[in-house]
Amino acid sequence: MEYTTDYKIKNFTQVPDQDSINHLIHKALEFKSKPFKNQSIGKNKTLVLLFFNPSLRTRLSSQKAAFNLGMSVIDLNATEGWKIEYTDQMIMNSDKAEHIREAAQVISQYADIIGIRSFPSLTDKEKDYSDHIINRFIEFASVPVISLESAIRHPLQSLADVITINEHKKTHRPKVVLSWTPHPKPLPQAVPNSFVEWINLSDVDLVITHPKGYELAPQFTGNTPIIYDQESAFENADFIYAKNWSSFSNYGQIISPKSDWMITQKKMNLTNDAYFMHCLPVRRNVVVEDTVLDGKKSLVIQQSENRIYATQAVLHQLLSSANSL
Ligand code: SN0
Repeated sequence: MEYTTDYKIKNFTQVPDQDSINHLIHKALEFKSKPFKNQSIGKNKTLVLLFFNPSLRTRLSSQKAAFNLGMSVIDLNATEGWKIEYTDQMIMNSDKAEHIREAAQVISQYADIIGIRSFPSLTDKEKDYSDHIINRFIEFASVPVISLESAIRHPLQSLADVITINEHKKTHRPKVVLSWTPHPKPLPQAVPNSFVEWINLSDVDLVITHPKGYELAPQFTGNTPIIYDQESAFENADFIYAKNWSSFSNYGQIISPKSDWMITQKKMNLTNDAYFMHCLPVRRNVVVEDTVLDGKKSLVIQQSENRIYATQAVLHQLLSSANSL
């Protein structure tokens, strides 16, 4: 979270500090038990959602969270509008009709909060990891911006995941394993990057397991233990968080398909009767076997429910910060 000088929240694009995480979890759980307890704060306020990529959960849970707070929502599938130029001093004679400088200011006239989803190119590592699209929106918008998954982070997903782990943990410090899984398409590193960023500030033991060559960006993993043998990583795990991502070092590539890294019931049997987690959408019988996904330890639907309350807590925080500025 980014703060103004007097510690009011300005934008929500990455993990805040530990106190703020605890505060958000607490707030989200309050909203979960009483979703409509604060319906006046969003009166006459508008949330504008811009999706440059597909979305089901993020789109609907953000709308639901806003409605619960009495806000109105404008949801724009931004894949169909003008293409935006993000670079300065360009001669704009290509396919991009609109510059970010006007676009962000214009949208700010219609919105009290702007949410943006924009996936990485997976071709230009430096540009993707500068998170330039969301950062340029922040630069020129005059209202708070929230990330609905940027090139390198998905903070609303991670907040929901941390809430879900808190609700289901049976020990004070559970073992959480983030496991790479196979996938037919090269996918962003945003979900695992954020997951590591948030979990490392939580009371859990995190282990990452993936085939060699799929190391995440060191700025996210820090000193987190990496185990290249999936089965030994699973031993004593309380939560298995499955996700595919493309290679960071061989940027955006599927370096080897590794179909034997699928999560199976046999592998889950090596754990401490662990819960199975995934952010969805998930490719059945590629990422995870039906038996695990449909089994009683699967938390994927609970995670998607918590997306509402995670977002509601963040929107509430932004609205209260704006009111007290
Ligand atoms: C996205 C990702 O970042 O991995 C969004 C996850 C919340 N996932 C996909 O794009 C999956 C697409 C597919 O074809 O399975």
